[in-house]
Amino acid sequence: LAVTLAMLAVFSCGKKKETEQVAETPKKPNIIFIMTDDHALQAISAYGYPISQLAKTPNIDRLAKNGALFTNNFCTNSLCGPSRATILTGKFSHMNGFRMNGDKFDNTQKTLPKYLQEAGYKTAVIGKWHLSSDPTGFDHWDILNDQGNYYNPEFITTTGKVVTDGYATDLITDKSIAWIDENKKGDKPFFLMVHHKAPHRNWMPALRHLNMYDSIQFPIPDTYYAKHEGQPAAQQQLMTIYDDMYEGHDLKITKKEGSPKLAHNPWTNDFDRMTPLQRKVWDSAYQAKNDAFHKANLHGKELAEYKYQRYVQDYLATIASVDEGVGKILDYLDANGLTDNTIVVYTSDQGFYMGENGWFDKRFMYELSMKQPLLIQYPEKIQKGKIVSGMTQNLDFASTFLDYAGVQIPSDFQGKSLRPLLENTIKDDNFRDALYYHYYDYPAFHMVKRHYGVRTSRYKLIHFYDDIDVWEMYDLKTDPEEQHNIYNSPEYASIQKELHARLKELQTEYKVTDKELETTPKEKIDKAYENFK
Ligand code: SGN
Ligand code: CA
Repeated sequence: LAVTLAMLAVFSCGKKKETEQVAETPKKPNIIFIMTDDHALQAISAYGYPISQLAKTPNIDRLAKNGALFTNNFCTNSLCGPSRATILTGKFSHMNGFRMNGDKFDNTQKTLPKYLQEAGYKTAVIGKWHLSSDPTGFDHWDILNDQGNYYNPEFITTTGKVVTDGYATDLITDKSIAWIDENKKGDKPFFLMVHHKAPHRNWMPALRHLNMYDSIQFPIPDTYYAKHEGQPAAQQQLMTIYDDMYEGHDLKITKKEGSPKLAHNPWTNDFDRMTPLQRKVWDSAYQAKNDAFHKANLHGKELAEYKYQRYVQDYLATIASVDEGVGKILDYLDANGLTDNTIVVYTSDQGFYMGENGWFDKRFMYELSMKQPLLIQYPEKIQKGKIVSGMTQNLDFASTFLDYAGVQIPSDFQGKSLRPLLENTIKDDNFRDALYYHYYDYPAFHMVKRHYGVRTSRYKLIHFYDDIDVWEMYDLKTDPEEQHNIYNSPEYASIQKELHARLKELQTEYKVTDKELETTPKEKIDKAYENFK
């Protein structure tokens, strides 16, 4: 439209020269998509949760100040690989074929970067990939091997594998800026996916951040000791901080006073790969608190709460380098005159628990796992400080980017462009009335049972299946922490009926068939419980 209007202006006044017409063709925006792994909303200060006020993220917050903060953005399946596959394809897991970690992404399918390449974009992905097959649709890719490591990680490119000295978050930031620097010239817009490993388990901060939160006592969530009555799937998970974290690997607790040897640490490679110098700095940073821990001889509740502090301190310290990296990218854009015409997105592959329900990890359709942070800045189109409360999903990202790139959204995409929300042409409440969710990865780490469900702005209905057949329902207004399962409560009977009907409609609309409800042999489940306990 802008071009047509510009041309009309030329014809009507008849004075402008040919060259000026060309100059008025709007340049397609660059897109920088920054995604972390397991970054909880509770740990981004722009969202205002108590923990984040003690460990601020000033650079990530810049995006909210200069652009939009989404307060109701969700994933479709709260796990790494599935979320990434959904972002690339604009489709639910059952349509893109990547339902759980360990699946292999069909890289012959048409994806967002391929559409953008066709529209004239240069494309790249740097950092965590975790989809098993090689990236396709990217002019450049430089990915972490599998989950990736914090220290001296191995990267894979088209020419092979290279172990690279340094700290993963810093390396990914620096490689990203170097790629932008090479590709900002010329007339092609660029699309860059910056995918951090941080703050994924086992939460290893950069050496410069090792003790940064040691003196802070973080507030313990009210639900830290939740009993989960009426929630059998929640009772049977293996993801509590006090029972399921490994003292060595996760909490960096040592075997005994005076020794740097770690307590239970099944994956020694995370630490063994450090250089002797890195390891020396690391060990000396943890020694004093570990020795104090052994002297204190904690048990029961005291031990459970001590573990919470250790977890949160390290988790937040890994975010410090992410926040610095975001700042470096934003500063680079400012210094090079790229800010106005670049869409910068910050998100995580899903939500995460920071002790709520006693948990770490994600997977559940419950709020803090299903909710995914989302901040978008694009000064040319998005007003500063905008809050978007409409219900959106990672499913919508691909459609949004294509919309901004001037590409027609393919009819098989299942999401919707967020542009009307960002540009105030629709009311938040009118964007979407209900979300569909489906989680499959069972039996697996943390033993969260398979489930699917619907979330509306006020209610949630979930069906746990496989070795269980349990419905749960929550009133998010009266019970935002989802502690009271109201399924079959007489006073909610009519709402329950409506939710069932809406769920069925969504399954039809999104083409979910009974094939998605397959169950697992009991022996396999029993074995997994033994393995992961
Ligand atoms: C690893 C973690 C799990 C985590 C999965 C999936 N264990 O297996 O705690 O749930 O990744 O995470 S670890 O000790 O090896 O880190 S995901 O983000 O990749 O889906
Ligand atoms: Ca993840």
